[in-house]
Amino acid sequence: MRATVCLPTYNERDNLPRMITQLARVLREGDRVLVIDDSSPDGTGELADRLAGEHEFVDVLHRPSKEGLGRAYIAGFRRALADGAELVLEMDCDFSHDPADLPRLIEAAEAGADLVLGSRYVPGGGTRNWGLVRRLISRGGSFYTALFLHMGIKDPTGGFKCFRRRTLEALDLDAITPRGYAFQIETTYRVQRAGLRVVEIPITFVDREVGTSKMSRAVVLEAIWRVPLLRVRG
Ligand SMILES: Nc1nc2c(ncn2[C@@H]2O[C@H](COP(=O)(O)OP(=O)(O)OP(=O)(O)O)[C@@H](O)[C@H]2O)c(=O)[nH]1
Ligand SMILES: [Mg+2]
Repeated sequence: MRATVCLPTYNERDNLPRMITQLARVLREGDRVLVIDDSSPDGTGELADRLAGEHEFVDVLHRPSKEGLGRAYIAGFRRALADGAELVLEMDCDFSHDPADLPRLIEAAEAGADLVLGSRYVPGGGTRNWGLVRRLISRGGSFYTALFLHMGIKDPTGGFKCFRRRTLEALDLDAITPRGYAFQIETTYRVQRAGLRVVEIPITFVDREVGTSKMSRAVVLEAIWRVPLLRVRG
């Protein structure tokens, strides 16, 4: 099944070239990478264009301003579907998600899962180099989500995912409005609600070594009010 890896970037100049090199090693004939750049001030967008000129499998979607991960992904999903992708993946461009794990996500989707989640909290998964505060926020997010949504998902806030085409087609993408962690929770929640099958596979999440995190208090607060709302509104 032809896969497109959606790779959102904001000021990832120092990570992107190495990421493209590593993706080239694991992707198969016909698979593509779609860099979704929100006009990064550090020139990541121009760099992505250059890389697209060098590598046939790379496309770039330029967006005029930074609107958060959720908006960037929705735009990327639409482009990937329009281009005929049969599998659509989400992945960070900061090496927290290991490109070497991609084939396992793809394999699980090809084996029949409608949505595959790279999961830190199933046996075999974990985090590396994360401080206590980040670990607590992440664990707390999983706990909070379980409390309201009863999804049976160990790691609902993760952003290393593989959707089958039909899974994204079953969702009303325009209705998914969160920008941060809540985006990850809401997409998975809606997939389950559509009666589709979500599978978690273990990954090790490594804290970024290069560049700066875009995680903010606003992103956490958004998830705090949106998760209960999801339960109420469905
Ligand atoms: N296009 C786009 N990409 C974004 C935006 N915010 C973050 N990103 C990218 O999304 C990926 C994840 O963002 P990070 O900064 O690592 O944020 P995070 O993973 O939530 O936080 P950390 O766990 O601290 O790394 C990275 O590749 C970012 O460059 C955005 O508003 N637009
Ligand atoms: Mg990150």
